[in-house]
Amino acid sequence: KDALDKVADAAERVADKALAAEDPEIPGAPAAAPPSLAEPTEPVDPLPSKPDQATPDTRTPTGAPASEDPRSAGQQGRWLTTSTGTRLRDTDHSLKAGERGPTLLQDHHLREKVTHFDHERIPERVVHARGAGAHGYFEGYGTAASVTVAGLFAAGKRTPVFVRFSTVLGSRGSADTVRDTRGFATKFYTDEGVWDLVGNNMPVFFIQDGIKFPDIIHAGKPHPDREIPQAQSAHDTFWDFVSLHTEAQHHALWNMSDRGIPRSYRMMEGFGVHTFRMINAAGETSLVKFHWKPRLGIHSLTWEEAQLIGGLDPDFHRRDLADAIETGAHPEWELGIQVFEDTDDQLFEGIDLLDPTKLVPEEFAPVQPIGRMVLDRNPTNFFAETEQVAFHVGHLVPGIDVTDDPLVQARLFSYVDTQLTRLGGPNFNQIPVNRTHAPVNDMLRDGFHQHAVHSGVAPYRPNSLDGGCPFTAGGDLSDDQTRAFVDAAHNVAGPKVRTRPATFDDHFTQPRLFWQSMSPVEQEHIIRAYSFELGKCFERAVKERQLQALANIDPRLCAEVATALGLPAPKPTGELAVVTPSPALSQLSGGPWPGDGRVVGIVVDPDGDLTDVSEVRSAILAAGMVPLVIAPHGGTVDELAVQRTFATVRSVELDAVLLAGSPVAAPDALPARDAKAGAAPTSTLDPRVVLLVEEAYRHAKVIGAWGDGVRALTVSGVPEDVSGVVTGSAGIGVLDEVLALAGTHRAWERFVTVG
Ligand code: HDE
Repeated sequence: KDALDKVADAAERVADKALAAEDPEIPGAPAAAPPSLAEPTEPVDPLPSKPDQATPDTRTPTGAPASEDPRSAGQQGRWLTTSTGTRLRDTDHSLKAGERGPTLLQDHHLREKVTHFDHERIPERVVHARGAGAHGYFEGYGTAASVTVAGLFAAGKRTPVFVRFSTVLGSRGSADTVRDTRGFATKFYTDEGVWDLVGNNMPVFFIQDGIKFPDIIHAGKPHPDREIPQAQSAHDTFWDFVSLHTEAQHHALWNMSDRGIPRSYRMMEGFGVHTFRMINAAGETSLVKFHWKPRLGIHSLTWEEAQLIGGLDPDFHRRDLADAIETGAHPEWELGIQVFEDTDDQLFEGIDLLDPTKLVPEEFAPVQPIGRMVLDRNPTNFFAETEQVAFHVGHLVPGIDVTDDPLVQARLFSYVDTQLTRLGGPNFNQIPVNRTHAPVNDMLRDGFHQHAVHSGVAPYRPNSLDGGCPFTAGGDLSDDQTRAFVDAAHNVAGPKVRTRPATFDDHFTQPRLFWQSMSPVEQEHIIRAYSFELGKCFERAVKERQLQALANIDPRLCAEVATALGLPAPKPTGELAVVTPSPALSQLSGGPWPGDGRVVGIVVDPDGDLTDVSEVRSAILAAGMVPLVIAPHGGTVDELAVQRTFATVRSVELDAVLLAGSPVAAPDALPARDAKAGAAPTSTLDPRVVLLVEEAYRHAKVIGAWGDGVRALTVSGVPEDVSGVVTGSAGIGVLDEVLALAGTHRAWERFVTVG
């Protein structure tokens, strides 16, 4: 009986709710949707693509351009269909036995919809899971002909590219601005096949032999028990490994430098890391190292900025790249090569060119420009393009070959292997973003997700049934009509051994070279980075061992970090190498740099003088930068559109700050902590503006102020007569100076004095 009563009660409650829903007088009844939110009933034109998003490249699996593929267009055309094109009259209600009855197994539409959804995710990349991509083109200078026959380097020749930038350690949804190496992978769709240059933003790697890759990655990834920390190296297992495995010290030092926290993907150098081998028309070989040099210079965040942005805008780098391309500030790099004679020992000035933990200073082997790359189009669909792009160091074209570097040798295996799991089978090169633009005539057949409908009966060689086709091409590299890929005929000999050559033994000279090439500010940042990372470790033995490695790099570096950790500084275990610094390794060398796509915040006071603001905004746009008007509230201020409010802005998203007024605090607009209960509005500066100015000052950003804006500086405690702070009476005059100073990225002198 109890059970029956409970059912009756429940039924009554449901009936009451239903009544409430019908009668708007009854509290809890849902209000009718306002008319403007009503669903459209007639088709309207789809939203236009953004200017930089052309239709995705649709090519057939054999590489020939396809006519329009209707499946590539989303949410266009009138009728909703199943995946097999049957029109649907309802996609909001499942097929049930009675209005409130159970769902029927018969509901094929429900099952198709939900099953497809259930399988929308693919495994993320085991490394480099977090990334952002863009399309563009590469243009050759014609200067590489003496070393390589590769056609893409011919003068004026344009080759389409797709680039993916990434972090290494974090998961797909991790923050962009973590301290880590950045991937810089470029797919060139050349006439002679796809060439992938799968590099990083640092020229050296943690390990000398690919067999150690699982070890370094297991050490860097989150701890296996709690799966923390996410996307960072500041933990015991990472430092345990690199302190035991001292060949990792050079790369670890690069990570601790400002290179580990780039300001933007657009402002990073790229490196092929390994030495490659090029072959010219006469069949002569040279050894080369690839360098990408950004037109905007190499710039970084400060560690505090990187940490704040990780919370405030985890997509900072992804957004920056897409915004820059969309607004026409197209990122650009010059590709250069260092060229070395292909000697029997493959050494250069005592540096083993097969050792990927070593770089060759540019002062010894200049980087010779061979072309430039421009990124001018955002992907149309992240999954289809950026997620499914599959790079491989073995995607090579005639004239470019690999060397015996034991790291690249292992990579040649790994990149195809990983796609089998990640992309679900061996036909990943048929996915649109991976398709070559050269004609394909392979004899690879069948397999999961085969998109080609191959004709013919004889996919084997030799055959007579398909006329003997296809034939192999000629090995005459000078004939660009018939040439094929040629493996460089390089002599190898020796017993089968599992050993390391003596030329790979020195692990400390090059880290010392890097350290000594840094400016004082960069050295200071490195000291703080080690202090932070090792400060996050718990095991004393790990910290002590890493301090020993630092002592072998530089005693001052070691002493400063040891002080921060509260541990004694050990002595070097041997003689310290005498090195000649390489100024090219410092990010502060060169400049001033163009400011394309840099973000300039303009703080305005709605009750103050706004005369110059419009003009200043236009001048910032004209300089190729992005002005953001920052006001206490959204909407407009005196017809100026407001892009950020004091609640949504934080200094870290700005490259420079302009103060056009001194907006006072409105207590009701402040968080409870900052507002004094019942206090009348005061004439003090809004504390969020104070925070903005203080932070921008601490991060050595250029700050400009005019008119009443100068008061905002003073109230925030910023002196007027220091480097990188500009004041004046007119907005444009101040802006001109600010833009000129912003070309050096930061007012570097301020770091030393601020400490
Ligand atoms: Fe990678 N690496 N890697 N790597 N790597 C991958 O390939 C691997 C190495 C690099 O945006 C994976 O498709 C091994 C050096 C970039 O899609 C995987 C070894 C350098 C990307 C893989 C290395 C790189 C990857 C994961 C040591 C700089 C991202 C998913 C032998 C020169 C590419 C994938 C993208 C991605 C293996 C070492 C750069 C598992 C085994 C050195 C930029 O195949």
